[in-house]
Amino acid sequence: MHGGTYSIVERASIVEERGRVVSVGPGGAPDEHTVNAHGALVTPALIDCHTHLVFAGNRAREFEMRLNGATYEDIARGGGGILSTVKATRAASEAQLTASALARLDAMLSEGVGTVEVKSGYGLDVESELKCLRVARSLARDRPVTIVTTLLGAHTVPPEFKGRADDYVTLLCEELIPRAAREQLADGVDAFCEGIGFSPAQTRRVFESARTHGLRVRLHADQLSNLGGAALAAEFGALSADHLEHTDDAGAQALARAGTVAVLLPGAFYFLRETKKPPVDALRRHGVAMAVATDCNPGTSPNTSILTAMNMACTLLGLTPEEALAGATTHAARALGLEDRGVLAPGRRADYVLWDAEEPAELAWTIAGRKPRRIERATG
Ligand code: DI6
Ligand code: FE
Repeated sequence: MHGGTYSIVERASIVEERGRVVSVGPGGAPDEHTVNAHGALVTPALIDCHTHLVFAGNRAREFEMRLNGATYEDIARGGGGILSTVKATRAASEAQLTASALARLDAMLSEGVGTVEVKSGYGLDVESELKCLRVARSLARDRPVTIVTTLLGAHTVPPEFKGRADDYVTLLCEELIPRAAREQLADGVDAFCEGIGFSPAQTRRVFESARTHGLRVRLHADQLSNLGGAALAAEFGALSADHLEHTDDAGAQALARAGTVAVLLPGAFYFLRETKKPPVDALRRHGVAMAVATDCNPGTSPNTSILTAMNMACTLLGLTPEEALAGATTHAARALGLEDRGVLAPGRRADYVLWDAEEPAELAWTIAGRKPRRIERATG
């Protein structure tokens, strides 16, 4: 067995100009602008391509209930779960939501993350969803980070639409998606296609509306059961299909054909104590790019650490440390449709991180506590 190659350049220097990489190569004559990395490992800034960063309250009680025997689906069907966070989030002001999201974002940034995808999905009425998206957008004004926003209005059916899921989907398609697009609050649209979420037919309506309004889609697919979510995402040219625990070989093939990235979320797999793993071998065999993200959310992955997610992707799902690093850099960039980052190459953003590490596998090797030596962020 051997380690990965990581496309490492030994004794390299990076030349940058106006926030862009001009060249990466061995040697180079230092001048007064040169920063000596003293043999550090340099990676692109990390990317967390799936988070639910904006929410209020916590779900510790439900964690306790699950450990006393209730299942995640039992709690959701009993009006808890996502809906308990919806109640707290609706009641919170933009300032309160911003403060709690910033605390979580700061933890992410401290590990060298430079780009974060943030979903709504705990508002579930037009004004509350737009409020959460505005909060998400505002984070990029408060911190040196790129925020990609995703409208997840189709997260679950809100209480006022109980038993009328199709009517709620109509509200999403005819009011919320058009407004989020018009006000430029959402960069994309997501849905939770699941027994406790939305059916494939309802998801299809959401995706058709997104397409009409010029928004790319991604999907919470096949997390708790196989409803053919991966193939549905692929059919709509989704940027990513996420979770995929119950995806079968045909689903993996569909993702490959569509060039849709598979986003693996080992934090939720761990926290829900799942046993069914995403089909990593099939994804590899069919050549599907695999990304890794925290899924930071109060119900199934209360985790802000991308490095811990990388470790879990290896220990729980069987990725190699090299795949985990690609999953939080180049493949995560693809999952967000961002072509200017995720690798250090000419023309890409000069966002990079210096690590006190001798081996790149060290980044996925440690479980928690690692911090970069230095973080360089592109300006301009
Ligand atoms: N799948 C998840 O793991 C999160 N959302 C989703 O669709 C969980 C969200 C929550 O429980 O609050
Ligand atoms: Fe999620």
